[in-house]
Amino acid sequence: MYRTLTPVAGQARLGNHGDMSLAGLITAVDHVGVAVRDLDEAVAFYESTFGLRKVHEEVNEDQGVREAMLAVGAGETQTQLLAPLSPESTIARFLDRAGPGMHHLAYRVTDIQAAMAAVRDSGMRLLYDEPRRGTAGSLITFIHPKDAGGILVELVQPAG
Ligand code: KFV
Ligand code: CO
Repeated sequence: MYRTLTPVAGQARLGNHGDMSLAGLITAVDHVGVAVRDLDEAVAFYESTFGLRKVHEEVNEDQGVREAMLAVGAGETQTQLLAPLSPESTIARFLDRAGPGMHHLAYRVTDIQAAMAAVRDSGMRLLYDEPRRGTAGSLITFIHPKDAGGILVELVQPAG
């Protein structure tokens, strides 16, 4: 088996032991966020086309969205459909600019405060200083797309 003992690899392996690496804190792709104009239409499309199953729906005023979570397979990873609540919503701006489509990639983390410290240490910009409330009582923040390879990256610590 290939093994490397470079300092970078060594640092990554220490991710759970107090250094500032994201390694070990990200455990899964939690969901992929998709911007849509009409939530009910989009849910029907994803259910009938891909066989996904709606498992949750809520309005998040803070984020300016009405959203639905659809289980993919057993539901370890989900597709999140996001419709704007108002023309000022970030999703409305995205739809105006790019039309419906993939909006963000959400990584599940075990400890959002530790993950935020690691992001700060890496020099990437966090959009919020403190975690905000996400789907179903989760805690979320975002990394600016310009610092994350052109993708808006969400970090999510599930409730409980
Ligand atoms: N993906 C990739 N690039 C993006 C992007 C995106 N989603 N949104 C904006 N950009 C690019 C944009 O094309 C532009 O590039 C640059 O980033 C600055 O955009 O080369 P360019 O043209 O300069 P802005 O600042 O003009 O765009 P704006 O829409 O005003 O703000 C972007 C951003 C990322 C700061 C804003 O969307 C934001 O604050 N997002 C975080 C909140 C969010 O997206 N909420 C909706 C999801 S809520 C959710 O997922 C929940 C509740 N949950 O639990 O999972
Ligand atoms: Co999301």
